[in-house]
Amino acid sequence: MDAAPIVPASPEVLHFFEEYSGFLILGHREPDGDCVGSQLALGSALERAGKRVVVANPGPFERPEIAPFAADFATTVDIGPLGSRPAAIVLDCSSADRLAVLAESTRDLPILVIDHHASGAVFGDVHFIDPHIPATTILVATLISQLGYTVTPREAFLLFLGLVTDTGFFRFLGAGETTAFRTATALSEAGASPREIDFHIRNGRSFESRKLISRMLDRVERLRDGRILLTYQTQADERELGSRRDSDALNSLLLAIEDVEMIAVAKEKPEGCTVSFRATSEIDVGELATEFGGGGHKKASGAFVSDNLDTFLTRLRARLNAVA
Ligand SMILES: [Mn+2]
Repeated sequence: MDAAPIVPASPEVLHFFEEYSGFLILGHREPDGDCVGSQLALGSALERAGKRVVVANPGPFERPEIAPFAADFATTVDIGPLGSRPAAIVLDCSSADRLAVLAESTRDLPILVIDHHASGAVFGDVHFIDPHIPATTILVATLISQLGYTVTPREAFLLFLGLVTDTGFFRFLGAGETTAFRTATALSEAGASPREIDFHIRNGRSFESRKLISRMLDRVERLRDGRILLTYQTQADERELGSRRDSDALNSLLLAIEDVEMIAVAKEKPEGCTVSFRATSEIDVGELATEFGGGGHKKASGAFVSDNLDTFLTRLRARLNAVA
């Protein structure tokens, strides 16, 4: 990695790593490639540096590109192995409630939050948060080098996985947004192969995931003269077609339709619903998600609500019809 940090961490952040004997490394529920890559790469680097580490995530690990890493995470927490001065590091997580059942495990611990979300309720004691950085793994990669550790090929793979997850393999970036490219250079030098990671992300999809896409395309409602699309998935779909889905493929198909500026995809869960929003225009879907108790970025966000599907779709439709 380069000597000059891509995103300098404050002395307070760097000091956090010296001060404690061991680290509980947490990330948000329903983790994505950025969350998984950040957690596992940081855990691995700290372990190599002689720190005690427990890496935990509440799951579920449904997304196909991160499913193979499920076994690397504890889903319940025992901080016993962390020594006499344990601390927590929370990665890629905009609010404490997104830690789900693991939030309780941080209650008596000092917390460092490393994140790039613009919305959400600030929590924790020390912060390395920059909403202008497109992936948390960029912050973790630069931090690992600032702490004086090199990145192994395995860590480079994990960090690159997060980088390309949150940047759509760089397609979401605008002119002058160079931190992702500078990090990519460093990770390529450290052993990450974009070709290998692209194959890892895009292949091995189930036939049923394609059937589900077809069903969700059939259900699309066009709102606001086709500027906004709404669709949903039910629990019955999941029983019939399984939980291996391919949201990115569905999102790309919908967002590429002419005149579409924003999409909303609802999913019925055993107790409530999730919704994910994606935008290609100036509509701020991060703001929109906070209205439903969630959070995220201007162009990609999500929320969990306790409504049943019918109630939620009615509420969501009304809100989307009121988007400017
Ligand atoms: Mn992220």
